[in-house]
Amino acid sequence: MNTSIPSSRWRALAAALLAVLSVVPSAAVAAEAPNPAALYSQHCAACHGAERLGGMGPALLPESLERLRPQALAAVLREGRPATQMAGFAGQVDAAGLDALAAWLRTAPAAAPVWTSADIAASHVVYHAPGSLPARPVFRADPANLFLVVEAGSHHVSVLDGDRLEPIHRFRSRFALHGGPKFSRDGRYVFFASRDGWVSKFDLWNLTLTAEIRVGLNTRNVAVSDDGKWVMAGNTLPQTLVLLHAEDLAPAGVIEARGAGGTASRVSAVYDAAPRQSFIVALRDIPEVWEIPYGGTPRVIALDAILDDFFFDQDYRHILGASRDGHGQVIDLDPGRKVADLALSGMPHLGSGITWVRHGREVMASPNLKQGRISVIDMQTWQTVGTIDTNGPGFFLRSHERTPYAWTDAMMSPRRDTLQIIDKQSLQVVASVTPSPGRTAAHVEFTRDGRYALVSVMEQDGAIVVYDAATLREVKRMPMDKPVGKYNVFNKTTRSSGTSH
Ligand code: DHE
Repeated sequence: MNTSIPSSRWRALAAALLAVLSVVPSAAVAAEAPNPAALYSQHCAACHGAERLGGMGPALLPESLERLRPQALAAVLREGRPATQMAGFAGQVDAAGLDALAAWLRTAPAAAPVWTSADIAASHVVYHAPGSLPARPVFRADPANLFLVVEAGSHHVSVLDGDRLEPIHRFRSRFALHGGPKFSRDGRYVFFASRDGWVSKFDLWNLTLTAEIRVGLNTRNVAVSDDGKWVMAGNTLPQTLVLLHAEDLAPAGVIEARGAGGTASRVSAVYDAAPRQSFIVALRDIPEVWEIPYGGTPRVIALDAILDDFFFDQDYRHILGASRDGHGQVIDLDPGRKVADLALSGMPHLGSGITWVRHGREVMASPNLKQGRISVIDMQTWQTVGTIDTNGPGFFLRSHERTPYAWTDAMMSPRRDTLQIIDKQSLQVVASVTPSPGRTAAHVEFTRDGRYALVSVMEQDGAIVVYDAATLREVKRMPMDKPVGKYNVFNKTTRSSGTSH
């Protein structure tokens, strides 16, 4: 039998084979190419919301993930988050799928996410109506010497008795609190903001949450009016300020953050200027600062540069601000104009500045995010009167009226495990402490009498380490889950010059 195939058939067969070969692999690739949107709907939407705005889990928008490094996001998708509902998906989604999902989560949704006044109102929950809880503490500790410790590891807050230096309570917070919690003047209530937009009101005397509301999708911080009536939140998504009634967090109004030319701006932060009975709003994308009298309409102060970081003097008359290029200026809020330039270098973290009296004159100092150097500025002449060389760039600087020292960290440097202690008169580094070698130590807050300094070992199995503020000896340590900031009721409500307000 002749098995030979005519050449014309060979050609036809070869063409058919080529066609199959060229179709099969591309069909296989198409089938295998990960579809991150589908993966999201299948695995993530139930907890994080169909629109990625959050639900039982946090929002998964690019803004919400800004602070998570690529490896950290990959690890969470792969392995989950311990002690939370977030499971790892390594067993269900292959590596290419997880990579595609991670990249997709960093991409803005096709339709810009919205969070309207109706959404804000619908999220409002009142757990305890105003006036329904006893007006006395349910514990014996001095309510003015309590500390709140924000534990970022598993999103909890611990309440410490500042006399016995022991925890008396611990509760779950919203995901990723940021910025200092703000106290009512009597120290009974404290207000928290989460990066995800939740504002929570906690009754410290009854150790319970009383109300919550979601004011936005990405929030910077909250401020509480000195008269106890208002809470104002600043958002980056949407670009708004949200005014709330402090008594139950009921919404009272939304102000769009728009500049004179109509340009929208993210809010950098909102501050309570108690001596002025107003809120001050720092804006991230336009050269303006707003002053909003309690219950009033905004007054716009035009600047010659966008200010990124802010420090207020004790009577809230002046703002010391730094622009993105590190240029510093002093704004007098009364006339609403620049009154001096500041000689700054590196990137001073003015928001973490403190003041004290040195040789009879008020001075201000703040850590520097780019340099191991602290500049000390005279608050009358605005001149730099000293510089202090430190171990490296740091984030926080803290002191107390009753201690001769200021404590700074170097958490942005290889020496992040060590705090340096500065003599406030000589401006010399006189000592240092290393609570846990190799582990980040930062953010100090003093007991109300200034006797003890509490330091965070900001790690997953970290601790609050208590030092005698005079002898600098360690007194005790309390294990905590990545404690970030800690806040003493007395120091905050009396607006101590050694800490933030
Ligand atoms: Fe903060 C306060 C801005 C990153 C921990 N931080 C503030 C405030 C502002 C601010 C404007 C004052 C608001 C207030 O207290 O009401 N922080 C910023 C940033 O712009 C920055 C650099 C980047 C960002 O994405 O927000 C930033 N901050 C961080 C961190 O990485 C820190 C160390 C860890 C974290 O939780 O994110 C951090 N910020 C803090 C803390 C305070 C704070 C602990 C309150 C300090 C205090 O003692 O009052």
